[in-house]
Amino acid sequence: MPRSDDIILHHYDASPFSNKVRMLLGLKGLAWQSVVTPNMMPKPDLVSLTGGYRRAPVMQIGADIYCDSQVIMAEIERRFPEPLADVGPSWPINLWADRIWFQHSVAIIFGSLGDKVDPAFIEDREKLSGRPFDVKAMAAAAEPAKAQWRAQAGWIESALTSSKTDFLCGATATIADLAAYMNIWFLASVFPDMASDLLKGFDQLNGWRASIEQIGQGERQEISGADAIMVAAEAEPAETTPGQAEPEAGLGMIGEKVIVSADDYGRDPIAGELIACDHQRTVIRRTDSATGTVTITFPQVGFLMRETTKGA
Ligand SMILES: N[C@@H](CCC(=O)N[C@@H](CS)C(=O)NCC(=O)O)C(=O)O
Repeated sequence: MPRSDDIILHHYDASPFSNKVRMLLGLKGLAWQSVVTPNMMPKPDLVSLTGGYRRAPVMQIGADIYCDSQVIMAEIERRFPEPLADVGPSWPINLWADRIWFQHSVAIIFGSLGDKVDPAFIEDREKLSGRPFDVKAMAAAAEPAKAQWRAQAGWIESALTSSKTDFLCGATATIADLAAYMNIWFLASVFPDMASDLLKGFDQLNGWRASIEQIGQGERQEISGADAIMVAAEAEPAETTPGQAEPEAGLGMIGEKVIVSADDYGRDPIAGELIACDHQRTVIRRTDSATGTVTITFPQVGFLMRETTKGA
């Protein structure tokens, strides 16, 4: 049975955002517990821990839950600062790689898979995004997306060339490197030859890629979703208790009932009591019959919060 201070990652192998976090665990040389979730709904164990958040990855430590790779990586960095991974413009690079470059990776992969995409997956992703998952449109967009994708890979090449460093923010790998690498890993995991073609001639990048691939994923041990729920039920939340953190002006009132949701896709509302809020994170507390009381932490960037009394 895992302990209440073990890192539990709810994820699945093919998930690029999860892979980014697995690599940070590798960079830090950490041991962690793995709960493999389905890659589409239903995910009953996960949503009982998160109050409705369904995306991968989610990190759990005891009764503290962290949603979204951005805040998961920040929390890993806070708890395990060695070796330092939050260096230079790591967070803006992470957001660019997650949102802009990633959309081109998606267009290339699903456009190239075309008819091979499972209809159940298409239906799930339409619900996730609230938009048609139009494989034909993606197929038409796949070729132009390749040029977009290679141009962005070219930024890594030029950054490494001009800085004359082995990694994007200096001599060692940081969150910026793992974030940028996520798109290369994702494309190469489905179409390895295409990824190599699109990276042709980028000698600095290809050397950087080879170094990153040495990092590994730490020490992984499998547990079940039921085990993870048991850990939460038996633990007390360690995250900020009410009144310990003052919210930034306009960001919300401690003790209010609030709803938090992602601002891009998978906008399922997560309801709870606001217990902490600053310019980087929002922490709510909620109680579920299976998990007991847990805290759930979201990054400020990429999530919206509203008081439930203020409509909808
Ligand atoms: N901004 C989120 C994005 C996470 C995300 O989109 N994850 C994908 C898998 S890589 C997902 O959850 N897709 C829907 C699903 O798997 O149910 C993060 O950084 O964690």
